[in-house]
Amino acid sequence: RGEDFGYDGVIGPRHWSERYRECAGKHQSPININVLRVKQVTLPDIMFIGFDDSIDGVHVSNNGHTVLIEVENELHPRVRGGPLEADYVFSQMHFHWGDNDTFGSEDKINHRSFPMELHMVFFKEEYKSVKEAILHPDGLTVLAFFYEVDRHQHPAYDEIVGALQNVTEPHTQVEMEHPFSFLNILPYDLRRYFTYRGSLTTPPCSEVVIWLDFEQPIRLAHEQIKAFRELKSTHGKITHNFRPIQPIGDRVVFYNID
Ligand code: 1SD
Ligand code: ZN
Repeated sequence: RGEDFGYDGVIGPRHWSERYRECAGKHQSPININVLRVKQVTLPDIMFIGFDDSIDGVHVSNNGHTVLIEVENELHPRVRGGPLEADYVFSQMHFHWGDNDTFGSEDKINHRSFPMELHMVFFKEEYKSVKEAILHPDGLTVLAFFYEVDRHQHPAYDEIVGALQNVTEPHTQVEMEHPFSFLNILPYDLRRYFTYRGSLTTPPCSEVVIWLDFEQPIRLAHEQIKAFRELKSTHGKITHNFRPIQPIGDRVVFYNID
């Protein structure tokens, strides 16, 4: 299949640009964020609309590259404000992780890796879908959250982590039994974040993403993170699914604090 890509060998990140030209672009993600070089700003407040609603009809699936969480319900959370000039509507969320707890995030901060990263993908409302949005430079925003290992389990993650054992095979899916609220799985401080213009971190690597990387990590138990590494692609276990960092080039990273 033409769309096949992976994280190792001949289908690994170093080969993506052979099939997907944009993966060799100058504004790619992920990047390392050097905190000494960021530009400090105070942007308008971000509005997290529908993030505390309990949503049902939530699906957890294995797409062969990651775990995807999608909402079947028409009631989609949305974001506006911060660096965004319009409303962005939720599409899906997914995760990137590494072989062990010492690496696995995509962006890095001062060259520090985190064991896992959550991406919440939103498309600009006027473009109606992700498919259309990736044709426009302001098409998507991804809210990125880092994970850190904690001694305790994070109870809001129990159902997601529990669902993983039912989607170990690629292209399988389960429905969550209990309603789900976005706010419950996020960190407490949503005011401090880094923002920059970049790309999808997977093919076709389109340079259409306004990235927001929240500073405060989410704390999960080692066992909860470990469960993600049991998922399989058609090539075997997905022990890691992060793209290596890309050159920052002429870009500026903004750091929002208030
Ligand atoms: O890896 C995801 C990919 O699965 C898809 O969700 C895409 C948006 O259509 O976004 C990338 S990422 O840049 O959010 N990693
Ligand atoms: Zn991602």
